[in-house]
Amino acid sequence: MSHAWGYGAQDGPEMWAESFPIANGPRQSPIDIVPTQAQHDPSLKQLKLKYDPATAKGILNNGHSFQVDFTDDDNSSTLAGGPVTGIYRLRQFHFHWGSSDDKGSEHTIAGTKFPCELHLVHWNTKYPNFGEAANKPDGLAVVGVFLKTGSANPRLQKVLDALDDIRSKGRQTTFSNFDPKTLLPASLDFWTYEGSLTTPPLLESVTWIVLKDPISVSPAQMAKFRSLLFTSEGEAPCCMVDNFRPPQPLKGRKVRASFK
Ligand code: B30
Ligand code: ZN
Repeated sequence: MSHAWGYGAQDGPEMWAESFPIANGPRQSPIDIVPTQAQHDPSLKQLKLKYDPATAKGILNNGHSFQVDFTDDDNSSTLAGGPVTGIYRLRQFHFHWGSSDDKGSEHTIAGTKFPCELHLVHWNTKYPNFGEAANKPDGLAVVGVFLKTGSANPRLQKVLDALDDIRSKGRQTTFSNFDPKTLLPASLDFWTYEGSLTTPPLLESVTWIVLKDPISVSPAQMAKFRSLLFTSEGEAPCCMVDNFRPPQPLKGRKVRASFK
């Protein structure tokens, strides 16, 4: 589908409130996470992520990122525990990144930006489907994972190799037999807070679970992200970079930590 919004000067984050007034709402994402301001909450449960590689379905350039989609008609791939009650099903994962390594993540840690951020998007099975869940206060749970440049990450390679086939907006191809758990760091220590989608429609429906530890990505792998296009075939090519929203006001919200 096509979007009236983007990340440029004329249609970027500073303009979104004109069409989506919730952009100035009370629980917008991302935020700057200040570890010294977060409160350790011993009542937070261990995060339980159960993913079946057979539920991976396809990969799509949606014109603002690329996403790997999963079949979500049963509880084969789920998130439970952590800050949430009940079972949330994996719908898709996608990334946000910069034009250079000094920016690209949506969340920041005491002002520190990472070159890329992975989002694993899940919906609450107390609702009948993703669309119904997406506008409920407890409808979605997104796990955020930072990427930092260093050694090449072999676990990313299958995803990155698929990008050659979805260079332009609207392109998609099959993507099967992939376990997103392989993308996660060894520790599942996290911060959590109540927030929103970071793109229009910016719905205030997301329990954010941001992992403390980053995963690695090489400079050559980051270059592959940046070779995608915002544009469709036949349009003047425009590289997909800087597809992140900057941190939003905390407005009195509390950030909790699962760890000391
Ligand atoms: S995020 O994780 O907060 N960045 C959506 C899901 C997660 C995030 C942001 C948005 C989402 O589901 N948006 C609506 C569905 N999209 C599908 C898509 O991603 O292609 C349609 C749309 O926005 O209108 Cu573009
Ligand atoms: Zn995202």
